[in-house]
Amino acid sequence: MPKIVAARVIVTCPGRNFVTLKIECDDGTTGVGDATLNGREMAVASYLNDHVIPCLIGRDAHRIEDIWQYLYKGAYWRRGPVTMTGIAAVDMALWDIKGKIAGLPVYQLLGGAAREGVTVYCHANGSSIDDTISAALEYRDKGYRAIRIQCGVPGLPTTYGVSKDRHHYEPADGDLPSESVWSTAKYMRVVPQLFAAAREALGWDIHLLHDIHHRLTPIEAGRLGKDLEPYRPFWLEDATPAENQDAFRLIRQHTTAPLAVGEIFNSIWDCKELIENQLIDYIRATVVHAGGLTHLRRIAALADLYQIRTGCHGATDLSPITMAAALHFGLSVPNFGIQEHMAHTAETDAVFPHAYTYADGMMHPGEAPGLGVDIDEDLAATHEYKRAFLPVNRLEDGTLWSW
Ligand code: GCO
Ligand code: MG
Repeated sequence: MPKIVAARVIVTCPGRNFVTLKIECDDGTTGVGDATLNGREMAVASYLNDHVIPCLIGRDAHRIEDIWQYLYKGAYWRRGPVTMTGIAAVDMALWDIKGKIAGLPVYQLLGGAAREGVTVYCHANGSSIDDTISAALEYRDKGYRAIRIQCGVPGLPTTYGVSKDRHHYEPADGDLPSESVWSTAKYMRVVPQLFAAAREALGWDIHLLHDIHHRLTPIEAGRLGKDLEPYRPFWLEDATPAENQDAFRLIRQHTTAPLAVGEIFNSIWDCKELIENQLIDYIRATVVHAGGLTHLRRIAALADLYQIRTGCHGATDLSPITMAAALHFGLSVPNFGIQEHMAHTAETDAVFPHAYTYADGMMHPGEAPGLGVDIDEDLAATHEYKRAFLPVNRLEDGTLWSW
């Protein structure tokens, strides 16, 4: 058996913060897992260092399921983003180790390729509708078949999803949380115009996606869905906060626009009601925040019973290790829908050398044994952690709102 002899947490900031777990076995095999929780990085680092790593030493690295159950049930305190991100990091590293020892890429261990590649969607954004459309046209020319479109809202100084640097959106931009301002009425007016312009410029063969980022009430989301239906959106994401899963019933009663939810979910219990009642079409839970490949497979299996497909979160705060794991998962899972892809900066890519590739709107995890991604620890050590918070959001009268 490959016995775990050491594990360490590596915190690095090649332009943005990442937390990585590296596990070492007595035969010299190592595995890596992503443990990044944007804006709360050090909480997971401490969870791993203080409460998880001591329990891993001496265990058989092949016993992925048993270690998962040990960390989940054994903590007594179940679920939550910090715990589940910590467990995810261990789980990814163990799948990486198993693949390396087997001499197989992880997707082969998950059942093999169920498709030729993993269709991804990219992000087109701009401060105006025209800027967003010109970004979308650039992406279309690079082969993307699915594009998320976001634009600035006239009358609001900043808008979620719209960056200064078009290609690398990094919302965690402040040493303390920055504050943005929100107006539902102003937003609801501009989005249908954006979709109309996008259909006119891009035609009907490109999938168009949009992220509402938890800002509408259910009935407002129903209204927006109705307004966008003529433009056939691929999905509307996070239409309303999902703590109250039943709220999606109201949205469903008013629109046939497909709904995607789940990037902030961390367990199957967060999505159970949404899935069992077929209140959504795509589940966005992801490897790093939902307990690793072991738990995400369980969520996908439940979703498959209800014809709900995967649409995993893949913003830049999910490290290249998560991207690799997501691609192995996406290539092999039966009910794959789409995978989000926001390219990392060259600085980040240099710290995390990887085998995955992009071509013609699709990504592929590559054939390297394990996850096919590593961390260059010497380079990582040159990028010191820098505290960074996600913004908070207020209505124009100062009321705190969902960001
Ligand atoms: C997305 C997400 C991101 C999140 C970010 C928070 O759909 O990609 O909503 O933009 O805001 O990942 O850390
Ligand atoms: Mg989102």
